[in-house]
Amino acid sequence: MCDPTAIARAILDAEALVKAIAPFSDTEPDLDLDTAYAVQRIVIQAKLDAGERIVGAKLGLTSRAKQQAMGVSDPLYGWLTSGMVAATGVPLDLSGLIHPRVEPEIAFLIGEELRGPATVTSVLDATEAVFGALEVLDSRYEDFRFTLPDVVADNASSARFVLGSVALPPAQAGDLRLTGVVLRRDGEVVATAAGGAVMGHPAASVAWLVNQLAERRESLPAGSLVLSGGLTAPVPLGPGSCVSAEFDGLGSAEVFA
Ligand code: OOG
Ligand code: MG
Repeated sequence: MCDPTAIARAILDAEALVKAIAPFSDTEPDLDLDTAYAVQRIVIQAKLDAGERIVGAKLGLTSRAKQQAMGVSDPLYGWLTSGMVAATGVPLDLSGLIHPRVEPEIAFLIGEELRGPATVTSVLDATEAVFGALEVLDSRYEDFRFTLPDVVADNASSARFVLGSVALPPAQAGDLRLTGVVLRRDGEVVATAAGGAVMGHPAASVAWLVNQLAERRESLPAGSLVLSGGLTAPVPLGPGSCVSAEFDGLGSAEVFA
């Protein structure tokens, strides 16, 4: 079934039914990246047709920690929609999620439209504010088992996200390569990292996105919020658990269920 519409429908049904499916690569080993991004666009369009808005973009598999955890060694991008914004300070509703996992990220609020070719410097110049963030992933595939085209088609496992308590212009945020993060589950430290874990500099990941979009003659609009990619391996979020991340200079973020 290398028909992008049929693949998109299966992914949307898995999300709606809260029931994981086998990765398409099991039966369609030839599914290529271009087709996978075409599927992703159909999935996003269905969300827009249902009344959601695009609020930004996300990068995935931009750190070695994430690449090793998922067994996929190339980055990818996806889109964040209004339905993914999780409320802070209240328990996350797990009922619509299959097997959520949480990971700490550095987020960028882009103040001016970004066109390729982009660099760390041009991204920082166009950035209005940076935040600490937690992304809640939920692969629509069984056991988070996927190839790069599978996970591209599934909009990079996007599900929910929360921003941390502090927003700073990049000039006041210090050297983001050195921004430390401590990830805790139920109070216990489960991972630590620094911003440089993502492509040497988290803004390099945003630049990579902008350069990918440029190949399609697209730009990243002003007002986009961009999650630059998990800094550590993700941790599962079950009922009664709490995952928090403290970011040096950027406050903390928390999700609990
Ligand atoms: C794919 C999404 C990756 C990240 O930050 O690395 C991602 C996954 O791990 O399920 O969001
Ligand atoms: Mg992520």
